Amino acid sequence: TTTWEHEFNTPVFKGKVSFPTGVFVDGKFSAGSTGKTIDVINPTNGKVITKIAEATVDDVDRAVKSARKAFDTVWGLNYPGSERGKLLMKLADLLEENQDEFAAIEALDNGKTFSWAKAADLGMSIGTFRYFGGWAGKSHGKVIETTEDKLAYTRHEPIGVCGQIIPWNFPLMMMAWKLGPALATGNTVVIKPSEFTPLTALRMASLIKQAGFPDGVVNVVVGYGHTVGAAIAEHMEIEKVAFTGSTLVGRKVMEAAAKTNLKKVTLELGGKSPNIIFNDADLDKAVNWSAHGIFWNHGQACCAGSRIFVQSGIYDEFLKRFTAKADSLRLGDPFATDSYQGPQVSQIQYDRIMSYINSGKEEGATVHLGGERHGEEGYWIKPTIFTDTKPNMRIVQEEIFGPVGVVIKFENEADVIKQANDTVYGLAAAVFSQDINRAIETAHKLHAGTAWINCVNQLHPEVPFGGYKQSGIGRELGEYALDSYTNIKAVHVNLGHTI
Ligand code: TXE
Repeated sequence: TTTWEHEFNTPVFKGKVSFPTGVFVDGKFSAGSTGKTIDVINPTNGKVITKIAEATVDDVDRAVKSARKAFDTVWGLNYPGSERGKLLMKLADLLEENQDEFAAIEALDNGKTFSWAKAADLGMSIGTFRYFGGWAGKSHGKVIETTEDKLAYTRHEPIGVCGQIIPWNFPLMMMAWKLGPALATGNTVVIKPSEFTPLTALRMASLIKQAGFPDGVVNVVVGYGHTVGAAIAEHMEIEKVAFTGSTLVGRKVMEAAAKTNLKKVTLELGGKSPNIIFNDADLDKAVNWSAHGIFWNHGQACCAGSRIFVQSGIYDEFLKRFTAKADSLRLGDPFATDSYQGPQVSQIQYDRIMSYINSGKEEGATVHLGGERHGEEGYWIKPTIFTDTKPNMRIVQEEIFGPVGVVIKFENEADVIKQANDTVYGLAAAVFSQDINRAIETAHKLHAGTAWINCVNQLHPEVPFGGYKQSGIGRELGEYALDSYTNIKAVHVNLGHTI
């Protein structure tokens, strides 16, 4: 076991953080089977924060064995739902008690600002554990009326060992979205955080133990996608896999599941969400929300409103105010109280985004704002707005996952709905109008799993989230999330005397 120690001395958080890191299997931290390590990088300057153990395919095997044993002996059907709920509530309380520390670690590791990490990532994570803690013990089957000589009923049984693969944009929150419903319904878990942002997940491992979850119920294996991620997707004893990440890798996960044991698959993938602003919108509010839609979390949100459609009557005025708003967003130290935007998460993401910006320029779009790096070190990109785009340009069709929005003029409802739905994705959409009938009608016509009216990026533990089309399969959060972690068993009891 290695202990990571770090002294934070920032305006928003001061204090020493110290916790064990390593491959967390069966309630214990250890080195990975090869003894190799992964560098954890600070995205503000590209320097190494620490090194952590690299999990391997063999470690996944160990983790699955431990998860299986826990499922068969101390968890699953051996541990009542209401008791599982208590542990989830306890975990939420512990997370709440330590929320400043978690927000600081998240800001250091991911580059998001401390204040957003605390408000959004911590708020949602704590809320999600509480919400699913409330469901544990309340997800039950039904008695179904058939004939008088039969008793038929359903049971909601846990599936077994679940594999969960999560990304780096909301490291802790994605962990909460995955663990909450899986544990509430009685499954055990092997979870792989992103190799880019492993620190809050490792800190959580200690909290999970402290909350009193039996060893083996949650195993945390930080490793690379092509090794550990692939091993989870292919594993014959993992009966369900949940993945959040790129559509490209989501496809691989589903293929691996199909080729091995047909494990159940849920996917939460990319997006290119439309944000539609009608002439009759409250302009200032629409401007502020639209900026939040694309620039929040540095554009690294799967539901980012990256295609901003503005009706012709207000296009010029919107663009003027939106540009001023984007230009006013402060890029700076994630721990400074007045920073809105920090660096992108990694060199790879920085390069990806820059190559999209270049492709937009090459294909003839106009860089209306930004389009360049900020500062001398780290992975910072200025808020960027493109205009004069064409529907088939890469910056209009593909997920950029950075602070880059395209602003597109439209004439009427039919025209904008057609353009908005002209994408392989279908994660989210937003509509701004003060005519509630028009707003609702438009929201209903958009092919997206979430439609926001006069707001964007709103998430609640109670409300389901997930994609249409190539944005994914299944739903996270809300009561619907429980379905993905439950096997329904139908029991027929013969009460009659006939054979
Ligand atoms: O994602 P990956 P990357 C999108 C976004 C971004 C792009 C690339 O457009 O620019 O994806 O980011 C694990 N088998 N999103 O390359 O690779 C990986 O280790 C199993 C959208 O970082 O999909 C990590 O834990 N797992 C998104 C997780 O998959 C594999 C969030 C996600 O990483 C694997 C992140 C494999 N073969 C990126 N290869 C969203 N929907 O929010 C990698 N992984």
